[in-house]
Amino acid sequence: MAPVSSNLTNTANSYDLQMNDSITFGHYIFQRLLSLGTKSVFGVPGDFNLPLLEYLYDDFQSPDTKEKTSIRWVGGCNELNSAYSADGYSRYTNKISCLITTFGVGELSAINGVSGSFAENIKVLHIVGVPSTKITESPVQKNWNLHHLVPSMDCPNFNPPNHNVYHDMIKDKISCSTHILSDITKAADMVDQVILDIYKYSRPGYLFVPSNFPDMLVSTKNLIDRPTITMDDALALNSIDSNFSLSHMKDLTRRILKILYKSETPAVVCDMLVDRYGGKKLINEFINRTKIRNFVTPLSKSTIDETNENYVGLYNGKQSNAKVIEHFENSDLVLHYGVFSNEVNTGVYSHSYGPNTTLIQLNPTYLRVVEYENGHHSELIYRDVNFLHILKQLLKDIDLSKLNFKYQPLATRVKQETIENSDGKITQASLGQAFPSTFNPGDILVADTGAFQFSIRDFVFHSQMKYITQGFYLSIGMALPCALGVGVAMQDYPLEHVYDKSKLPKNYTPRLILCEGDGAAQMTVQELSTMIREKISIEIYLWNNDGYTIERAIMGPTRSYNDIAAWNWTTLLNSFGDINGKLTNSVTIETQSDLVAKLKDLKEGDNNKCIEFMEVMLGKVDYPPQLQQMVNDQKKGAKK
Ligand SMILES: Cc1ncc(C[n+]2csc(CCOP(=O)(O)OP(=O)(O)O)c2C)c(N)n1
Ligand SMILES: [Mg+2]
Repeated sequence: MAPVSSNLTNTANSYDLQMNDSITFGHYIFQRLLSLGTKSVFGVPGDFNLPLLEYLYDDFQSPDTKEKTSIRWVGGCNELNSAYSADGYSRYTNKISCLITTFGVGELSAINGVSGSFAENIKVLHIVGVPSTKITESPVQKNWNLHHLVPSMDCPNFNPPNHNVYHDMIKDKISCSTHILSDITKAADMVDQVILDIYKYSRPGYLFVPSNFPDMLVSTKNLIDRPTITMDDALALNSIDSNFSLSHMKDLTRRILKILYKSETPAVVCDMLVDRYGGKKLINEFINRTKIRNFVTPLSKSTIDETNENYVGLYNGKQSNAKVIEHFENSDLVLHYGVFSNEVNTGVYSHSYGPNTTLIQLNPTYLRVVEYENGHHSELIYRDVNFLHILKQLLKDIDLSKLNFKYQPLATRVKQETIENSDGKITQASLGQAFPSTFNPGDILVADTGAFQFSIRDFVFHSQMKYITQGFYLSIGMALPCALGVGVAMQDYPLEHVYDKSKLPKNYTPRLILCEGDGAAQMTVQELSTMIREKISIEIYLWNNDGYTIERAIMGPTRSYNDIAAWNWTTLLNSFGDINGKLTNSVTIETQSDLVAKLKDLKEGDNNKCIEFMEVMLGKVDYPPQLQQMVNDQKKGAKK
C-alpha cells in the first residue's frame, strides 16, 4: 500500500513545486492533471490501481492560485458508467478528463465507453493499473497466470500469458496514444506525451501504470519547465516549419477571402470538430461579424448561437426541414468547418450542393477546396492546415466592406400551432413542441439515444445553450452517467460553456436537464445513486413508453424483443440513496397540461430539490415525425 503523503514543501497554505527536485510518480500524474484543469477523476478501484489512487489524497498546488488544493474522486458503480461520466466531463469542459480502472476486468468494462469517446473525438485519459514490473520482469513470475488475465490459448499450464493482452486489444484502435510504462525515468515524459497527443487528435489516450510505479520518484522538471500543457501547444507541433506554415496559411486565407468576396449567397456549416478543438467562440465571432448564413449538423447542434439572425437551421442532407434544404442548396459557397463525415451527420450521405457551388472544408489537419461548375468538379487538398489557425487569420484579415451578399429572405422559423390531443394525453409530437419552452439561455441539455432525440434536431435553442448527445456512436444508456460527468464538471466549472454572460438572465445558474428513454435508463441506472452522493443538481425526464420504441419504428413493433420489464420509476431515487426523500422529488406525468405546467415551474426555478425526476407516460408505438420520416425514407430506399 502506498504511503499517504504530500511530497511538496508546505508553507502555510501554499505548496511550492520549485522547492522539490523530485516527487512521487503518483503525485506527478495528479498534479499534471490539475495543471490541465482536471479537478475530478472518475473510475472504480482495483488492487492494481490502489497504489495510484492513494495519491489522490495528497495536497496539490492549484494551477491558478498556487494554493493548496485537492482532487475529487468520483467513484462509479461500474467502469462503463465511469467511462461515460469521464466523457461527459470532457464534453462540457472541453478539457482532458480522466478515467482510472484496473487491469482486465475494469478496463475491459470501460471499452464501450472509451470507444464512444474515440468515435466522437472526446478527450479522455484512461489510466489502467497493471501488474508491478517486479512481477512482469521477474524471470519466474512473468510466467504466472495472474488474476484478471486471460491465459494464453495454447496450453496455458505450460505457456506464459501475455501480460499486455489488453493493451494489444486497444492500441491504435480506440486510443490515439498508448504507453505501457516500464522505465520510471521516462514515465513523466510519457504522461506529457499522451496529453499532447490527446489534444492533437482530440481522442482518448491510454497509460498502463504498473502498480509499483506510483511510489517511485520522478523529477519535477517537467512541471516546472512547462506548468501546464494546452491544446495550442499540441497544435503548434503540427507545423513542420513555422515560418513556412505562417506564410502558407496567410496565402490560403487570402484565397478563401477572394472566393468569399465574390460570393453572393455563402453559407457556413459549423460541424462537430469545431467544438472539440475549442473553436466555438471564433466561429460565432466570424458569423456575427460577417452576417453570413449559418447551419449546424446533427453532431454540432448548439455550437452556433441559434439566436443569431442568420441562423438557418440544422442541415442533414435530405433528412432536413424542406426550407433548410432550399436555403442550403441556394448557396454558391459553402464554408464547412470541422467536418465529421458519417452516416448520421450527412443524412445518410445525402448532402447536396447547387450546380455551381464552391465547397471549402476546413478541418484540424487539412483544407479541401471543391469547385463545381455545371456538374463537373475539381478538387484541391492542402495538408497540415489547421482550421483554427485559418479562422483566426480570416478574422484578422477580412475586409467586411468587400462582402456582397444577396440572400433571399429567410423563412424557416414558422411558428407552429400548439398541438392539443383531444384526450389530453402526451404524444411525441406534442412533447416535441412543448419541451423547448422549459429552456433558459445557457441551459444544458443531455439526451440519450432514442425516439425523442429526433425531435431535438428542430428545436431552436436559446443563446449559449449546450446540447450533449452521443449522436453518432449511439450507445444507449450513455447519457445518464454522462450527465453525472457534466454535473460534476458544472460544479468544478460553473459557466464554463458561457462565453457571453450578458445574454443570460442576471445571476442565472444554468440548469442541467437530462432526457432518457426507459430502455436506455435500464442499462446504466445505478449511476443515479452517484448523482445523489455527489449532490448533482439535475432535472431528469424519463420517457416511459414501455420499451424500445425507436426499434419498434424500425422493425418488430409488437415483438417481445422490443419489450422491457415495467419498473416503479418514481421510487428509484429512494432506493438509490435518497433514503429519507429529502433530496429528490419524483412524479409521474400523464397529461399534456401537467407536463406544460411542470416545464414552466422548472423554467422559473421552482425546484428546491437536488434532483427532479419526471416519469412521462408516452405511447408504445408513438414516434416523433422526424423519426417517422427517416424510417419512411429508409424503407423507400430499401425498395429501390
Ligand atoms: C448499448 C446499445 N445496445 C443496443 C442498442 C440498440 N438500440 C438503439 S435504440 C434502442 C432502444 C432505446 O429505447 P429507449 O431508451 O426506451 O428509447 P425510446 O425510443 O423507447 O424512447 C436500442 C435497444 C444501442 N444503440 N446501444
Ligand atoms: Mg422506451
